[in-house]
Amino acid sequence: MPPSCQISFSSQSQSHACLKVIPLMAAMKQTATIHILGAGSIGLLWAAYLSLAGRQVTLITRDIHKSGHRQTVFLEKGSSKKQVDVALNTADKASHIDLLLVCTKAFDAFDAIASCAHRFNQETAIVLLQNGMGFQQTLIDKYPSQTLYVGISTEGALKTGAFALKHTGQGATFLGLIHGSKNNHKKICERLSCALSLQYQDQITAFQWQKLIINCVINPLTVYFDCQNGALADNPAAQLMKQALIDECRPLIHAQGLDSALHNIGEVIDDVIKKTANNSSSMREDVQQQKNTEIAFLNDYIVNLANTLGIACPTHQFLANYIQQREAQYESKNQHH
Ligand code: NAD
Ligand code: KPL
Repeated sequence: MPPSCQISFSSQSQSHACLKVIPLMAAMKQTATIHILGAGSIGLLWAAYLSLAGRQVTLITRDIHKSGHRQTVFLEKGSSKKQVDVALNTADKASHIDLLLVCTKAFDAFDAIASCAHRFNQETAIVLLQNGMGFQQTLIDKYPSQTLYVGISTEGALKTGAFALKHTGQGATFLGLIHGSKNNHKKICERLSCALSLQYQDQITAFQWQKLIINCVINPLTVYFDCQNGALADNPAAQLMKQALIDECRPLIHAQGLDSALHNIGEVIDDVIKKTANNSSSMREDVQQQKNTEIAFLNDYIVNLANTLGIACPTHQFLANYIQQREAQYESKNQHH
């Protein structure tokens, strides 16, 4: 376990990768198809950059009408605009999948993976790019013979059309094995290497926890105070709640021997708030658009884990309840319409 871990975020306008890219065998011809499950912001981001790097990419979408077609993905970053051609597929097809990047929201990951599991064999590697925790263990239990990786990502992407996206924040992705054999990790990193920064991490759990705490602080607080990320810095009540959320996590993280995830965590969060100051967090966007949030895999995950250990996390509980109530309000309103 490293003495500390640090996830770096960069501002939306920054144009350089904040972490060194794994030295890639760029010259190596990568012919096998990389399947990307979910054509949302992150799915389109990886599809576009991997295609630009010469990889064969197939996007698995829910849209059966487009299945079997090729599609132009429109990628915008600052003033640069690119168009990339990718193949489309639906989950029900028979062709084998050997590398699957799962780019759905956390609450959709289980069903989405199940829908294409008939295309796996023992060699299939699955990379989970979701925020949050909890669903990974369910997937390990369901697919014990697959190799499972997680990607902890600080990239910022925003879908602007069915196959169009803006790369709003250049970040990095930390890849780590959570189940199965490590034998192929170099090959997986090579296949995923493109202009998006990727770094393999042996001790990924500490990174997962650090990102979890960042999201458990910024996401629900931006909903509660209805503000952009940057406004949390100037709000004394938000700062007090931030500290309480961090302190409540400490015994939980300590119990797992993952103290490195807590190293300078207050400063790390302040830095993310500063660098993503003009962002509206994904949870605030979800609530504003009356969509499902990922709260079950963020503060609610912390609360459930704390309960099993007999630890109290009242601020996480309060925010989890608050977000769930907001969801319930619009869900019941939408059901009546
Ligand atoms: P999104 O809602 O834009 O995309 C998810 C996509 O998955 C949608 O297009 C949805 O239709 C599709 N999907 C769901 N179930 C499916 C199924 N069964 N078959 C095929 N497609 C299916 O979400 P996003 O912003 O791309 O985020 C994805 C994950 O990445 C989330 O966990 C998020 O927290 C995380 N993340 C996002 C960003 C970002 O900048 N957008 C950054 C870091 C991490
Ligand atoms: O990951 C994010 C999110 O919005 O989900 C943060 C880091 C809070 C940036 O907005």
